[in-house]
Amino acid sequence: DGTTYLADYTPYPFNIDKVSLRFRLAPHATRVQAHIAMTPLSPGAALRLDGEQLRLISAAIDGVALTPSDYLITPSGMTIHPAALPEAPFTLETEVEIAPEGNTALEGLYMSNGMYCTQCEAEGFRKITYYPDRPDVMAPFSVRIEGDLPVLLSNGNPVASGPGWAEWDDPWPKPAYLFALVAGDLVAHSGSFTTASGREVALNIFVRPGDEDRCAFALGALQRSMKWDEEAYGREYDLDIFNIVAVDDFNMGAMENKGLNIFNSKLVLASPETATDTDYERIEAVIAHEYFHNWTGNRITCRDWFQLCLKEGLTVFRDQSFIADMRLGPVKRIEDVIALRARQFREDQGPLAHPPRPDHYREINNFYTATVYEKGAEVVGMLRTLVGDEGYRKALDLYFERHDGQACTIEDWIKVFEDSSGRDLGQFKRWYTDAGTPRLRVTDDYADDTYTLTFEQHTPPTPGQPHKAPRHMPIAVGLLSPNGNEVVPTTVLEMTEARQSFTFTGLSTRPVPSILRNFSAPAVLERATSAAEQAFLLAHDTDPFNRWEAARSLARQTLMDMTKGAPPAAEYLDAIGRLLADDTADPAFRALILRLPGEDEIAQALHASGTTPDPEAIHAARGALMTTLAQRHEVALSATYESMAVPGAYTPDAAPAGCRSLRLAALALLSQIDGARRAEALFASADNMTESLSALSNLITAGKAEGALAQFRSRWKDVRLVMDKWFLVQASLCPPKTAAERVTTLAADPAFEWKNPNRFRSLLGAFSANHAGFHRADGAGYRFYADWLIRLDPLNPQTAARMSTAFETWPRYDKTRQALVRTELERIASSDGLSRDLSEMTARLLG
Ligand code: HT7
Ligand code: ZN
Repeated sequence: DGTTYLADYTPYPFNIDKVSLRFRLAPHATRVQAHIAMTPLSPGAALRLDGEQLRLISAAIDGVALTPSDYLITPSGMTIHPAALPEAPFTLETEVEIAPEGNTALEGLYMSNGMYCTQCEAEGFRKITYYPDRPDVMAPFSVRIEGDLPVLLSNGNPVASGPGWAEWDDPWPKPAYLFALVAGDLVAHSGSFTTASGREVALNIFVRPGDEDRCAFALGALQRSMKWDEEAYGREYDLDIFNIVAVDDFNMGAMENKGLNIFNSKLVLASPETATDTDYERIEAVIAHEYFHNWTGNRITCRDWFQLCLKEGLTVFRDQSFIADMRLGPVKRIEDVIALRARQFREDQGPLAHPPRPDHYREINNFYTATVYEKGAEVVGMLRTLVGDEGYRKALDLYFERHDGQACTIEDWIKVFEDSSGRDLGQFKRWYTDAGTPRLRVTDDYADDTYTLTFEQHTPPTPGQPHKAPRHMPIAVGLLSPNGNEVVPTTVLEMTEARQSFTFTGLSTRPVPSILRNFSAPAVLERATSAAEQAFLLAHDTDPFNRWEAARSLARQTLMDMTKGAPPAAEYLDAIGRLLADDTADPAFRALILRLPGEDEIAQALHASGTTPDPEAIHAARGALMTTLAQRHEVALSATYESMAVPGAYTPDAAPAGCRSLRLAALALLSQIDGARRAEALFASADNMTESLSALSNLITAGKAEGALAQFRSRWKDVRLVMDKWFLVQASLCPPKTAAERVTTLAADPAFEWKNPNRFRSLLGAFSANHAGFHRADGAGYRFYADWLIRLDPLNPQTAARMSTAFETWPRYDKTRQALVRTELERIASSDGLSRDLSEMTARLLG
């Protein structure tokens, strides 16, 4: 049925010794010649090559042309019969023709604004030439590009070039998914980096002419990443040149091709006027992420795509650690956990739940998920917690030493930790193989100066995994005395049983526990606590994460109660007052506390507690709590808004960004009660996109944005990335009752270039985040969304499939909404010519 199973893995029966490619570029008829030197490893094996949408011109072995009886061509590849193959090493030569101009799927070789570029992960290389397109086949590549364009780039080091041609050589064996080619009319923003051993590396960021003045931040981020990887992991860069290219049409964020990273332009281009603080932080993280892949992904790659989290989980963990070091560590951790809960916990609770290492798939592109990436990173973080910082560095040193140049598995990874620490991690491995978020129920007892914490873990069933064995879970705990002093500092408890107790002796009073400090395991903590105890932890906990967590739990519970008609909890309102007055707390941290949980998070919490979420009631409760907070703390909020104004020229550094974040969190509350007066003034005066966009957002929420939206549009109509924001804020923040009509109007706007993935996401993705608008009771939101998925799928199945995850929460809602979503999913599933990508997703969503 087209399903690939982990259990079916077999090694490739040929070694690829060397690949030489020649490209003669033309939009509708690019010719690709491949010389592939191979050694048979298993006598008598047929030579199976992947290949899709290729027109074969010729094929020869050791210079002798093959005849059609020597091979079989199907829509998925070419098989050369064993009888046509020598037993000794040989060279296969092929020539194919491809049409990059018509490639709207943005996989393989395609065109974006007249520029040629490639995207080969996961299985795009097979759309370029016949080849064993699997990550465990690694080979050195050299490439010759011929084309009438000023910049011609490929992987590795430049060898030679002249007008209309260039040659590149990549000495490091790599899988085909890391191949890249770029050709276009581009300009470079350049710099350099001197490695720890004194080698000079040329750095270039290639962009379209006119964009070169928005590259300085990305270049600095790259230099900081290179330095950090040397210091934190002992990893040096290994080529003479590192190129980054920004592309407008791109399915995801960026791609770590060896020596030639290709980026979505939104993750490269930044200036104070066009990018927000969040954009800057994201750019720094993604530049780092792709650079870090050079060792965790490229030098050591994955044996097969089931092992994807081996490179992605580890590399996300590395980029998170990097940003934590560059900025405020605790604030970064809180941001990461907010994102984890919003995307990964949500995924784990629905029909798309899967383990970080799945064991089957139909379309691997559908497994670039929050579970593989973000939960994969949490699992690496737990390993570090279990073996300690030094043990972690020892394990990573061994990983690089033992596996450099190899294509590895999760088993190899775990073995490295076992061998370097002497620990048995057999049970820990369940984090990789089991889906679902464990629930951790906690009870406590105090008697005779002894405090006992009892934990019970249980992981709900997920598709294909009805029963789960207990996991090995690091639970970081601290204890506070009732006067607020810490009596037991952070201690890591290792839970391995379904139910397990831990005791603390010598305590003269009953302590208040602070559990799962720094979110030491990705679990849902279930503990009956009072609002007073949460307020106590918010005031006294020494663990910043759990201080924030206490505030978040209070806010979440308050909002859940408000959806059922309760008034806001006094403890929460008072705690926010104390926080606003606390100048010792970092502004970025205070901003995180001031921002309420989103509507989807409230829906997730209601569902987990056994209540069917009502989107309108959630929207109303959240608005009402914002108004109450603003009324109650108007003076303090107003003072915060004024005092957090950052004087002088904009910089994206963590400290001023933190002040802006707090200031804008205060503004969001004040705008509920001041008729958006401050937002209007800020919109008129802002000299940076962070404030301008935030002001515009508040004006939209207040229903006073028509003039500002027109002004914003006329100023930014020619800057694509900013126009994406114009669509995004409207789709995500317009009033839910009329959101479906609003996005329908926006979709008809001539500026809605829907074939561009960024623009599509900025309207459709943002609309799905307008919780009450998307889930409108009459199903208009679902219908609009499904219409567009059906329209996008034939052109760009990868993006259509990825965006279908908007429907993954449908089992949470009432029967009427469930039926409406089901109708739309069935309509999508029965569309003519549905892609494999979207058909797998609808089948899984329907369950
Ligand atoms: N390794 C890359 C994942 C990826 C991708 C990137 C861009 C376009 C399509 C893609 N398919 C898979 C990105 C990363 O995780 O670093
Ligand atoms: Zn990655």
